[in-house]
Amino acid sequence: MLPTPPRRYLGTHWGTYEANYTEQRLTELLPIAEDPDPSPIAQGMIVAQDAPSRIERPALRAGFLERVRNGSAPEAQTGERGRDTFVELPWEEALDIAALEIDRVIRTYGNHAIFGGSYGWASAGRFHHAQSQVHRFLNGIGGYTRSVQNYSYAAADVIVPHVIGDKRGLVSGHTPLHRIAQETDTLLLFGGLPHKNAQVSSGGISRHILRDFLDEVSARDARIVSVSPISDDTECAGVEWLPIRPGTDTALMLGIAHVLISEGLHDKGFLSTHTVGFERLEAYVLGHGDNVPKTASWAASITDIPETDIVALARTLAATRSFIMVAWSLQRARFGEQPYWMAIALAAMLGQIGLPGGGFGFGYGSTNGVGFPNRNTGMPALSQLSNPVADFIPVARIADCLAHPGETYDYNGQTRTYPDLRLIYWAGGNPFHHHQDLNRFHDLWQRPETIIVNESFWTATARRADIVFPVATALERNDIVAAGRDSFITPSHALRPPFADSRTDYEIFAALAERLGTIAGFTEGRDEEAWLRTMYDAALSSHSSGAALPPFDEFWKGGPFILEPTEETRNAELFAEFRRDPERAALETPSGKIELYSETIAAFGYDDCPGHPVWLEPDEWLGSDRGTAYPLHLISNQPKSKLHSQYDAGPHARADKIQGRERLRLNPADAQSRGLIDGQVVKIFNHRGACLAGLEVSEAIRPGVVQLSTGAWFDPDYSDAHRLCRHGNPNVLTKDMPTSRLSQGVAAMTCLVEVEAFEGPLPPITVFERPSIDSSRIYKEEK
Ligand SMILES: Nc1nc2c(c(=O)[nH]1)N[C@H]1C(S)=C(S)[C@@H](COP(=O)(O)OP(=O)(O)OC[C@H]3O[C@@H](n4cnc5c(=O)[nH]c(N)nc54)[C@H](O)[C@@H]3O)O[C@H]1N2
Ligand SMILES: Nc1nc2c(c(=O)[nH]1)N[C@H]1C(S)=C(S)[C@@H](COP(=O)(O)OP(=O)(O)OC[C@H]3O[C@@H](n4cnc5c(=O)[nH]c(N)nc54)[C@H](O)[C@@H]3O)O[C@H]1N2
Ligand SMILES: [Mo]
Repeated sequence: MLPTPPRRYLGTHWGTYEANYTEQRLTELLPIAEDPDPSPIAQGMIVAQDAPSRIERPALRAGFLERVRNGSAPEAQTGERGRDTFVELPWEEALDIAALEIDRVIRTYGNHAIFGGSYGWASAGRFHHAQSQVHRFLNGIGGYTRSVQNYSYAAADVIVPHVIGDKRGLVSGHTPLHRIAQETDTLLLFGGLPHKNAQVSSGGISRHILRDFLDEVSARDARIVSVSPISDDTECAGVEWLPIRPGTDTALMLGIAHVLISEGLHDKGFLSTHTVGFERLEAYVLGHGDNVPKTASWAASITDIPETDIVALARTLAATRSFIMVAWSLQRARFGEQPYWMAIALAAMLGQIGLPGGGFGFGYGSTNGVGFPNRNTGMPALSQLSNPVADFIPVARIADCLAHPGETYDYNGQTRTYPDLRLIYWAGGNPFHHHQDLNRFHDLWQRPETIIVNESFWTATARRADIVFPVATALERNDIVAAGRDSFITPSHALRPPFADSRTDYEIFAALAERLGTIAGFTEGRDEEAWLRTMYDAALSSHSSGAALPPFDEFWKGGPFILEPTEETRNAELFAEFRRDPERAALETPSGKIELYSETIAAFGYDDCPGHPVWLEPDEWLGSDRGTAYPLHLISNQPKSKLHSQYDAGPHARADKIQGRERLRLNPADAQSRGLIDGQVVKIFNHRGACLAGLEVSEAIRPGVVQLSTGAWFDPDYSDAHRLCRHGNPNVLTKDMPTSRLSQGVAAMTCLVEVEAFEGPLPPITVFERPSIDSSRIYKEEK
């Protein structure tokens, strides 16, 4: 048994905290002293552990249980996922049923009929990492259909390697923030540097770094230009705000490019030695093919940024040391590949790529740690084993896959076929938070024969499962926390016993593996403690940092171990080598250079992603002459008061709501023209769906735009003809469409809506209560 150390710590995606106890009761999570700018998100965690929405015991959907008990064919099941009653069963019985179902699906259809993509952030912690656990389990029983990409930056992830050969400047290799603070004169931000987003980082955080960076930049009098529909995306003294129409950044970049070309400000030398295809892009910018020169005035008419500002910006970018940052949000939109490709092209035209504080980078501020000069502490990892099933889907195409089994689709030059999924296993994610067009998704979610979910809370996804296994939270288990975008490693101690009858994902999968005859390969004979020791020792012996990490027992009794960056990591400039010697440090593109025109992409023949960056009119945007019924552009960005849907039931997230509904922000002019006042409950809707929200009237939002962040637990009223979500989940409004055929990424930001006053009595929020559980069937305690 692991000893309880004198000081106990918790590692989360939003920071590292020390636990405080009052009379043996966990009462506080205090940020560690090393963190200069801790996130308050942890404040809601302790209370939420015992919330009514915690799942107490294994539960089965009544219509599903009846079918299984009767031994009937899958078609015989009754009830609707999301509206049915649950029946609680003892662990052994529920595990038996789950194992039999998994076995039945494998025997009848094969392992590819199991979808184990199971996308989601789950919790920090390297051993109890839900994705690793579920994938390891499913691989052990013969594999599963996986998902590729992510909801965060799928379009970028596919396009960027075509342009620069790898993912430098997107997932790693960023020019450190501290270099930019020292060297950059003009910082051009697309999507800003939102402090709200830099609160979190996947895998955990030792120190939050964005605030210090912004202070440093503004103290040096650098010019900061924030291009965004929302002004408080960049909270920093002296920032200039260019309130752009959402989804039009590519047009702005093209307009800047036109000014550079027509005034001869582009770096012809760099373009000829370090890039290919500029002539094609130049011809397009000048309008040679389509007779539409992409002038500053053309860009002004699309973006709603004054022509004079565009011209002045282009000149400043060329005359000073300039750096272009693009938030991930820009590519989470229809044709999301384009602003990324065009930003690289613009940086190449400015010719500063590889110079100190010059060039481009993606995702700064999208998450803490981008631009952190980090050192590898040695990341402990649980092997996921290997997957014998080759099939996959792009992660955001899950609903299309359920809708069109056996049909083909394009993906990055391939023609692929959607598999026929019969069983879904989800652990560590909340698709009824993260997916688009939730009403459509709800209907398609009825199709699989069996859905199993491991969850700690009665989320909208747990409510739509056939079998729900209750999971102990990160506060209720021991783990090791370390992250790829930070240089630290910390013990994360069990701070309280597991809630009710919950178990860890590991215990659940071990029990299923035992029933399916794969336990030996799954556990390798280890319990939690043995795994933590093994994983720590493996990381210790493999890490390259030369850091003097202590042996496990000492580590376990200590606190966070933080590594300082070296001078070398602090000064690493993206593409410095390539700039110096483009032959020796050639890129891994077909040409070895930056591809402003890509023969590869052109050969795919996609009209929604041709051979060079282009402006394409998105399906829904403010300049469209179609559909004036929905005149507002919805920005469903990341929530300030939580990580996605996590701890929405906790007091910190709930304190941010208005009359219990998610906060919606609207410009005063748009509120006034609709007769809406601050603090009232409004209805936001389009032809896909509708939800309620609490109105904040705010100058921070540009006219024509409405902000409703993601994260409110989906709470549809099925007695309402439009299935009104009573709580404010924006994904009832977003369209489920791909960015393009190239990357099939998520395009949630492309969405038009209307807002009106909500009349009538306010419906209560039901999603924070337990779902209907049939108490005539008494659960028998095993303990
Ligand atoms: N409209 C719109 N939609 C979006 C976005 C957007 O910008 N706009 N952003 C997208 C993006 S970038 C992302 S990354 C996704 C995020 O979507 P998700 O990652 O799916 O969202 P989370 O709320 O983090 O879901 C994690 C779930 O795991 C559960 N969990 C936590 N720890 C554990 C554990 O140890 N075991 C198990 N079994 N469960 C656990 C939590 O209770 C929670 O329900 O949303 C996407 N959706
Ligand atoms: N607090 C908190 N932080 C988070 C998360 C969270 O859930 N909560 N989620 C994390 C995850 S998983 C991810 S992937 C990252 C996502 O990081 P991002 O994708 O960067 O985050 P968003 O908040 O969606 O968008 C950032 C800003 O971009 C602006 N924006 C939106 N559309 C446009 C546009 O068309 N043009 C321009 N110029 N600007 C636009 C919006 O005003 C928005 O506030 O955030 C991470 N950080
Ligand atoms: Mo994300």
